Amino acid sequence: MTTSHWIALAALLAALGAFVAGCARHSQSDTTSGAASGAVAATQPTKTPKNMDELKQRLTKLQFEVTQKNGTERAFSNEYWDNKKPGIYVDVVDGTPLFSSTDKFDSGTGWPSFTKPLEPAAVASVEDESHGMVRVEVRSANADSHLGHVFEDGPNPTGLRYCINSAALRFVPAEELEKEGLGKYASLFGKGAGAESKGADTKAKATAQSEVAMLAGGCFWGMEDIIRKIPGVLETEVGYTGGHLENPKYDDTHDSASGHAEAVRVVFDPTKLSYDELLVWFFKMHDPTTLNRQGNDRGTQYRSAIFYANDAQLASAKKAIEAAGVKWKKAIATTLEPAAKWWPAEGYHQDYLVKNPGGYTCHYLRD
Ligand code: MHO
Repeated sequence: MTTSHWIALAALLAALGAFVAGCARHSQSDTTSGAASGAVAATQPTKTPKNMDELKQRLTKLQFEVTQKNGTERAFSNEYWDNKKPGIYVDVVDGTPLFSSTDKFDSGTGWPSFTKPLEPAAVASVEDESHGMVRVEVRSANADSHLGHVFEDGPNPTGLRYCINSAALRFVPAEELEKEGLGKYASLFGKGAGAESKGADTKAKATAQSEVAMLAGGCFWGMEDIIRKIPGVLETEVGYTGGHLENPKYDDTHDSASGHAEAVRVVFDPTKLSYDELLVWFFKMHDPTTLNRQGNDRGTQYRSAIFYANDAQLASAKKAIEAAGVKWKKAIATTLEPAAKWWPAEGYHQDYLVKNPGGYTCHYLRD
C-alpha cells in the first residue's frame, strides 16, 4: 500500500469516527468481564455465497462464528493476543498470508494487533454499522472472512491498529515458512534463501550448516569487530533491527527515534560454534547491565538485545541471561525481542574497524 492509500484509509477512519466496541483499549479485568459471553454474532451478512457446510465441518465453532458470522472472540483468552513468536498469520479459511509478527504490537486490548497488513491487497476495509456503531471492518479479500476492525489509534509507522480475532488466523512460525510454501516471507525474519541482507551470491547464506543470530550490544563497529574473530563465525554484517521505520538510515536510528537497535547479523556454523556458546561470547564483549547505554553511547539504539529467530534460540537466550545474571553484579538489562526485519547498515559502517584501525570502540572481551 502506498502512502496515499494509508492517508486515504486514515481519512476514511477519521470521517467515520473510530468508535470502539470489542477491541476497546481498557484493562484486562474490564475486558474479560465485558466479553465473557464468548463469540457474539453480528447481523451483517457475508458478501459471497460459500459452501457453509464444508466450512462448518472444517472450522471450529468459534472460527466459524468469527469468520462467517462476524463474531468477536473473548479478549485475553484467545490464541494469539500475547503471541510474541516470529512468523506470519494466514487466513484460517484459505491460508492467504495476512499479517506479520514484525508488525504486531501489544495494544493492551487482549486481541492480536497489527500496524498494517502483510499484503495490503489481501485485506479489505469495509464500513460496519452493526451494533449501533460506525466502525471500519477488516475482511480478507480472497476468502471474505471477517477478521476484525481497524482503528486510528495505533503506533508508528501507520498510526493504525488492526484489531484482529485470533480465531480468524492461523500462525505459521518463521522456521516453518519454507515447509509451508511461504519461503518468500522468510527474509522478514533474517532467515532463508531470500534473506534481503544478502545480495551477493558469494556471501554465506543460512543453510543446514549455518545458523543466523542477531545480536545488539551497543555501537555495532566494536561488536562486529569482536564477533568476526570468533571461531565458527562465517560472516557478519552490521545493521538496524527492532524498530518501526522502513529502510532506516544511521541518522534515523541515531536519535533513538526509529526504535532500531544497532545490531550484528551473525552467520555461524553450528557444528563449530553453538548458539549457546555464541551467547557466552556476547555477554563477555559488552556490559549487559547498562540500560540503553554502552560505554558513553546512549539511546535505545545502543540497547543490549537478543533478537531470537525461533523457540530454540529463545530458550537458549533465556538461559544465557540467567547465567549472565550470576556473573554480572547488577541486573541484566538485555531485552529478548523476536527477530524483526533486518536492515543492513550503510557500507561505511561495515567492517568499520578493519577499514579504520584504531577507530572508536567501547567493546572488549572480559574474562
Ligand atoms: N560514539 C560513536 C558511535 C558510533 S556507532 C556506529 C559515534 O557517535 O560516532 O553508533
